[in-house]
Amino acid sequence: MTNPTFEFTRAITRRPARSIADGLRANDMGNPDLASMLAAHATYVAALKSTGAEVIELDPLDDFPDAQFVEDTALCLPQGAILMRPGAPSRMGEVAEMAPTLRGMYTQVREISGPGFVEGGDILVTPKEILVGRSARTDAAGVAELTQIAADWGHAVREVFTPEGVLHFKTDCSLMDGETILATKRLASSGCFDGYRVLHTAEGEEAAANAIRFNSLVLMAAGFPKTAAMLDQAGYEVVEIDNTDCAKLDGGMSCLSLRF
Ligand code: CIR
Repeated sequence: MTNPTFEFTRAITRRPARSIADGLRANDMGNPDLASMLAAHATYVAALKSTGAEVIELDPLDDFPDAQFVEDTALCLPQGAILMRPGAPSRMGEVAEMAPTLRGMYTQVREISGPGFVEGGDILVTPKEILVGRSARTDAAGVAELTQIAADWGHAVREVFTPEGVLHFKTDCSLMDGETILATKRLASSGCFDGYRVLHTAEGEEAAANAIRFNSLVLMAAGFPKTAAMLDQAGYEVVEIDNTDCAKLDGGMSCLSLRF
């Protein structure tokens, strides 16, 4: 029996473009370096493939400097894919670029048609529900439209709230297995994970929360030794990936792939 929330046969990624210096960011920490971002991206893709999954690697899109963060363009569920409607105007066109790939893989592709907005980074799928965090990118109307589509496929959506000043809901949390969520204390203290087993990122290591469980592995950003050791002790096989350059664009492990 596989668990479709963390056991996957495929992933879609997109290589970073030459235009990455134009990518969105909340605070300017300097421009990312393309060569080192490409190197980290290749390590990320290799880790996904090492679990036996097929990785569809899409070409860079110079017109969309944030397009390597493919997660925000769609939600992939066992029954079909849902095309998102990003709240960041500069990212809206990324969805049409992703659509043909998903239409080639799924018989059922639905879309958030608006007027609301949802970005994939605000969606955490667990075995019992889909948590969608309202944020500066995901609004009430977007959550309502997503709730209807997901309900057609038998999924319950629960609206939650991304902490103020945090880009996406999953900036601060990730699924580790069917019952366990890795989360920052600032997010978990809202009570949104009551009923789950919650592992907290270490103090000062909040940026480690955007990890992914992908088959046997947990991919997490390198440089957060206390959180990595805690996950290791909890029995997870942790792979640390350099996230220095993506972090300059507020990106992390989950953003870099669509998994299904
Ligand atoms: C943005 O601001 O949209 C990008 N620079 C980062 C997107 C990260 N995506 C994600 O957390 N799912």
